[in-house]
Amino acid sequence: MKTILITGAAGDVGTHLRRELAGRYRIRASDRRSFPRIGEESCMRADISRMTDALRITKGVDAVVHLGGYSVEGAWGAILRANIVGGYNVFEAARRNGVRRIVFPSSNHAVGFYRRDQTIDHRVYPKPDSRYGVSKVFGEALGSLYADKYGMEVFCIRIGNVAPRPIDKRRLSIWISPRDLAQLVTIGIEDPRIRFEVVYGVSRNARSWYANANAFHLGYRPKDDAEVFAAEVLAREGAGDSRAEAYQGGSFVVAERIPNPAAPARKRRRRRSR
Ligand code: 15L
Repeated sequence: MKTILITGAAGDVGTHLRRELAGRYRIRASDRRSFPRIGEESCMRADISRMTDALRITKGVDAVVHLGGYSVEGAWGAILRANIVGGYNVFEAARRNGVRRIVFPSSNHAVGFYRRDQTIDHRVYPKPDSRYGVSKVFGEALGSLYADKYGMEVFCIRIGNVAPRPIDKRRLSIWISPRDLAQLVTIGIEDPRIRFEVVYGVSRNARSWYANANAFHLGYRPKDDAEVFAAEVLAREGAGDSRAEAYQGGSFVVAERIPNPAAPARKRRRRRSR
């Protein structure tokens, strides 16, 4: 049985995945916060923005599923630390520890500025919709570098939205059930053909915006379709922001909740000079 490290194990996606993969792999689950153990897995507290921690958790595993990081739009400092520095540390620590296989859960937000009337495949150029989306593009680029330069095997999954059921109209296009995600991650861990691949992490949704031939080619056969929930989801859908409605990334294309750290300092300076 292979030993796999799942970073960001305490989050929603990590928790779904640990439940789905329990018994199939020897799981080492890591996160910054403490979290309850599932089944036989081993748990480690680690802050991946510290290289020493990244080296400690990647030692002796067969593959890394790197879910850890900041998972929505936010302040640049937080994204920089968790996703850019943390992402680099995990790839580099895996390389130093001789771990060849990395599954990198990227995000639909790496391409969120494609319009909803477009169908895109894994070869389109990135169009991130947020600082968070930019950090996911960075992770994919790191994967490409480590595959080409160091012969690592990297499987990037542009995940839509993982949940037991789709929660709104946008998610009818990008939803992935936990068991479909587990199938895709298993392909990412096991398939001997993988060098560097990008696929979309979505179920077999009738309203999908993605041409996911690359995943199907590797044997992905999703079992679920968001359409089953469509009537119920659409019945409770309210009117949304028109710009968010036009783009695949939804509210991420307009999210601007970023505090401007310069503002209070400027105010303070002005007050002092009076
Ligand atoms: C993501 O990448 C986020 O991690 C998740 O929290 C959701 O916002 C998801 O995308 C989504 O687009 O629904």
